[in-house]
Amino acid sequence: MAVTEKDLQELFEKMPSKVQKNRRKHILIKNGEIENPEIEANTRTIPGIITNRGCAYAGCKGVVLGPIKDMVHITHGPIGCAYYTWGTRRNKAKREDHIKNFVNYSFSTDMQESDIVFGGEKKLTAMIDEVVEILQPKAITISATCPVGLIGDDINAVAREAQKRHGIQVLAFSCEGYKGVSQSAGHHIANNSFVEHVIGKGEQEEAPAKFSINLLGEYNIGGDGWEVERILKDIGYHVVSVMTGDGSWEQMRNAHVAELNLVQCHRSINYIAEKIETKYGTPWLKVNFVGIESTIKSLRDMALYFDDAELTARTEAVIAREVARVQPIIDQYAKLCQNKTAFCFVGGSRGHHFQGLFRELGIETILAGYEFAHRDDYEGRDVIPSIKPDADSKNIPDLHVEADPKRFRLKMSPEKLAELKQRIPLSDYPGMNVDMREGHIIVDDLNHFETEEFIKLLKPDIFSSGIKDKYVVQKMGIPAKQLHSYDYSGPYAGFNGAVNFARDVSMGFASPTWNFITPPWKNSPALSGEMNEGGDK
Ligand code: CFM
Repeated sequence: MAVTEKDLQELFEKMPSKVQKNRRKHILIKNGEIENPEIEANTRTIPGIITNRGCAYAGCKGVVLGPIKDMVHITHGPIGCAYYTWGTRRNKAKREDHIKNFVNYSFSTDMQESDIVFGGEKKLTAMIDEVVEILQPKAITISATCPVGLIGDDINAVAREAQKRHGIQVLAFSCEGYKGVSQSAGHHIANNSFVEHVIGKGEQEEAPAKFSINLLGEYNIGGDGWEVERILKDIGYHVVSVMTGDGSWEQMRNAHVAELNLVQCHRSINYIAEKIETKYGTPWLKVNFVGIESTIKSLRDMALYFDDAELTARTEAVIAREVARVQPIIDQYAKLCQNKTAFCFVGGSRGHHFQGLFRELGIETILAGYEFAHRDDYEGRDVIPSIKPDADSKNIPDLHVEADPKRFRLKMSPEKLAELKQRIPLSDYPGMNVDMREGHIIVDDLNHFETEEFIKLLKPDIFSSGIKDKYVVQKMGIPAKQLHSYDYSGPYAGFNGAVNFARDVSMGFASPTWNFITPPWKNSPALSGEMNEGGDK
């Protein structure tokens, strides 16, 4: 069943007129006549609307910094911000020889009322000293939470002093939750600092092995990064650093020696990819290791970039071996999935990345969107010059970098690079819109009201989103598959990940549970109200 403009109109009419006006710009029906329609994105959620978005602190400390295992990440603020970001994102990390792993810990200055009144700098200083004494990390980050910005603690001065006192790197991030309209602002703040203070600060001048790459925007949720690394290493690549899943500050410092940057989640890390290219001449390639077809395409694109006969042969051999191994298993699961439909609504890139994997199982994504993506994640990178900055986006300084006089090195001739750009997605991604099919819905910052309304209209067989909305969906009798945390499962990337995903999704369909659910609103009356736009209440 498709949604018509009339259905949309009826949905909007249930909203106050001001809200309608806003939300209309964030919802599209894909219409064959316009291949790449314009959408509004990365703007403020209307207060009072139940959004799935997080805050700038979540994007900085939670997403980009948090997975780096050999740094201690201090949250400067009241205890809640640290507590609720403690282990809730499933960025797994292993201890390695000579690389410590602090990922299981949570560090907070636990600010109290007196710290808010008299300032928290002394407490932060004491905390850094304690961390150094007990754990001796090689580097520390400090992330500011909302009250820190409001009271004006100078975390940069505290970091500078601590750096002098202890002789280790201490980085301060002004990523107060309110710094942007979503976690996306926090990604940008973290990216800027890493480009300025970490990447390229290591001693290495040359890549330690042939076919050296960095893997950017891979956070090792449920072990995704480990599966991708398994495949890459098997083919013969040398992984210099992963940003930032199971990542290491030590390795990131030498990221400048890689021959190519792979970008999985462009939303959270495209800033780093661009700046490394300007500073060190390293091109970046958009990859997607979610789904068999996308994984194969990414591996072949990489082989084209390196243009080495042996590497290309090995790429094909690994692809053939892996497909022969996993496809028969996936085919069995796919029998349970044929002709099903899905909603795929995730943060900033997975709403697009998982559609191919669904399709391989026989599941069509009929509604998709992102929580906090920008227009280019929907419409492709070409649209970037036409995105008008607003007060919120201007809040984050755009870092200016130049070619490093000693370390900038072209990886191939400009002619060859230009020729390759015609064949593989170097410095480019197309966005979600072009992959959506006729009549399908694209929604930016989907809210809970719209979730329920679209479910009633489209009756999807599976809903993939996150923890904030899955339970109400399950109570409606629809299986929900979290695509942020993977519901304690995973990996879902690469060849093994596709098998896990096929198993988990078909398990959702095969479960008889859904028929036994009587949601609370079926038995007890639900609250209802009326809109009175003329009134003042
Ligand atoms: Fe990138 Fe992510 Fe995502 Fe993201 Fe996230 Fe995440 Fe995500 Mo949750 S970095 S934009 S801020 S792929 S935590 S690993 S799943 S919303 S779609």
